[in-house]
Amino acid sequence: MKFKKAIITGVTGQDGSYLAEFLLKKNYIVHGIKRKSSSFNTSRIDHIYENKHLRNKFFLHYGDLLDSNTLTKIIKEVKPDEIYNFAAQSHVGVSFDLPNYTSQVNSIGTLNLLQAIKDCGLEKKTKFYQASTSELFGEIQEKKQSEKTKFYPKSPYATSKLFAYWITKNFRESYNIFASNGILFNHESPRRGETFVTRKITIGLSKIIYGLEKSIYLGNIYSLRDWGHAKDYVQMCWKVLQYKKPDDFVIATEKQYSVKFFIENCFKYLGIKIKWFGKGINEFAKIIKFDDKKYPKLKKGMIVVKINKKYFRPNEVDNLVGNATKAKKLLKWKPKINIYQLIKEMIDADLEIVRKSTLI
Ligand code: NAP
Ligand code: F7E
Repeated sequence: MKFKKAIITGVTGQDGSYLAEFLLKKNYIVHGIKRKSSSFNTSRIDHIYENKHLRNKFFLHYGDLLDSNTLTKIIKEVKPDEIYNFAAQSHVGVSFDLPNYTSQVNSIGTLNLLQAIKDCGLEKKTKFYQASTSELFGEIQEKKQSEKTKFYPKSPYATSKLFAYWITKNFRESYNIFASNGILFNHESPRRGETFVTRKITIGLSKIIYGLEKSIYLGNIYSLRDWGHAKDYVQMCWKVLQYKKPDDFVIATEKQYSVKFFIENCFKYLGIKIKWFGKGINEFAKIIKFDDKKYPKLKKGMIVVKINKKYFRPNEVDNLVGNATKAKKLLKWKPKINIYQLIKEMIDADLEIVRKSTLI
């Protein structure tokens, strides 16, 4: 039996780790590209690498999106059926501090991969998935954003991803490469990086419960997002490449919530009542009611959420919600995990991580 081969860039990240698990379950041979780091960066995939049943199916290669020679070498060796380009400087806020680096990795990095497919003569064999983003819509031009909505990127991150979106289309049209864009709205999980807002809230709250922190400091809590689950969404990335032709698809839950709603529902899930006071930069949330036997480290009146202006962005995208009609119809998809299940999974996982850390 011939197994399909896939390369995943960004395999050490949230989506890369879930996709690796998903493809291995589908009997793919998976080659992940990880970058050199002075400390361990494989915690999300160690369980796969250490699984003896997967030893001949999961391989890691050192590589960097900016090192085109190595990318070409890996692609030439592996001759993959599919490449999933998940590697990126993926933090919108950080992209304002690192605009040049973000642009190079996210834009030129994507071009390097596409060019490598071409240079290796794999245009007919290798399908390419580009991790495009709802950030492309930025200053929204339509109430719900679909594949037809005009883009208006508002950060170096979004602008770099705009180049990547178009170069993917260009290689599709110019060289007949099966190259597709998945335009994914925010998706979260217990594996989400700790500086993205949902995880910052769930890990912050868990630390408060165990008495390790007093407050969570946030920026614009009125921002509206369409949050799905990463595990759900990587299945879509795969489906995008199984479609009969290369194309671009919006992937979203089509439901919108504010950051404030997310915070309130995290506390609610744990049975803790909070109340908001003040306005703007002076807004904060206090604990009003809780079970003191269950949560001995909490105190009534504790200020658990504060606003800090350093978390506001120079240019904010404050309103996104997707229209995923095309994906639902053509890829026969609908998201399975709702926001309440997502909150439960993230909080349960973070409480466990923090509990264990207190035992050391
Ligand atoms: P993530 O957790 O930040 O993972 C990014 C991955 O890229 C990590 O493995 C990182 O390596 C790697 N990376 C960064 N710079 C690199 C470079 N120069 N060369 C090689 N690898 C590099 O991001 P994610 O949430 O899984 O998202 C996956 C992709 O989807 C990203 O392209 C992101 O922009 C895009 N996207 C994400 C969302 C979302 O809501 N999550 C929505 C739309 C699109 P280290 O582990 O060493 O840092
Ligand atoms: O911010 C606001 C912030 O950083 C969400 C990336 O995966 O999804 C992600 O980008 C919202 C923003 O995600 C804090 O201003 C308030 O309005 O979790 P985030 P993001 O910027 O939407 C897209 C689709 C991607 O493609 C990206 O790769 O929350 N917010 N206070 C905060 N955000 C952060 N990070 N930290 C705060 O303290």
